[in-house]
Amino acid sequence: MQTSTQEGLRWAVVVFEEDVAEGLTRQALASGLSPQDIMRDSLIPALEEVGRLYAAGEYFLPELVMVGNTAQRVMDVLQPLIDDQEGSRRPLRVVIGTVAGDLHDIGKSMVITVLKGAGYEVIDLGIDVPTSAFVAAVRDHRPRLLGMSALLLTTREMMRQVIHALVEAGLRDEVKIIVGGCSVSQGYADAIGADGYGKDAISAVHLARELLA
Ligand code: B1M
Repeated sequence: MQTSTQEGLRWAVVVFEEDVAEGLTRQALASGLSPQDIMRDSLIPALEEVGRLYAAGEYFLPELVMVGNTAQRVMDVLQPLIDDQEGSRRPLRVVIGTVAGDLHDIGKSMVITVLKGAGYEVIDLGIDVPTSAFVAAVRDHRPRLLGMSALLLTTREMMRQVIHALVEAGLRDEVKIIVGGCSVSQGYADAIGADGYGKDAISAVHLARELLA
């Protein structure tokens, strides 16, 4: 029963059946599964499958947006329960944004969905985020992790600028930094002094776990 609900939910996310996905999420919870079970066995595998379909040229942007909306509907049901569980345990805080000059946010939203599902508290600075706003967010919110996304070769340089500004502000050692987006690579992350590079949403969360262990 639980397995078929889990499989159904995976399918519903992949084919962006929002109402079905929300209903199956509630059903899975009612059958005794935890939010983490649902994330691990349904939502994350579904997003991985969608990543494969996109890479294979079977899914395009409209599909990605609809999958994103569906994943959000699932998270809207799970998130309050995850927040309750975290209770007194302070969740690890992550600040994330798309760098200045860059308006791409679909991939960043996927990263945020998976991070939240894994129990992180995420502060989303949005898109086109100026360097000064990243620095202010690290100073004010004291996150354990800062994530930056860039999809343009012209804007990825802002990541280097943010890291430099954090060094200048004496805040670089306060936070681990991960970068991602299709203009970025492991080599680039190393070159600008980031702590890690996330190829996709799932690896970003694995990386966050490793860095914050
Ligand atoms: Co733009 N765009 N775009 N675009 N766009 C690209 C990126 C481009 C590769 C297209 C191309 O030419 N083939 C190209 C960049 C070329 C380059 O610099 N090398 C490009 C360009 C040139 C532009 C404009 C300059 C076009 C123009 O106006 N002449 C312009 C720039 C606007 C700006 O930002 N200032 C522009 C505009 C746009 C739209 C607004 C129309 C739209 C964005 C809508 C939106 O985001 N709300 C758009 C889109 C949709 C794309 C493509 C088609 C798709 C991007 C996307 O959403 N991918 C893209 C081409 C492509 O990738 N095929 C393209 C799906 C998403 C799930 O993947 O974002 O890579 P991605 O995120 C992944 C990983 O990268 C990773 O995890 C995600 C999930 O797996 N990841 C992270 C992302 N961030 C991460 C952060 C992490 C860790 C992992 O840690 C913090």
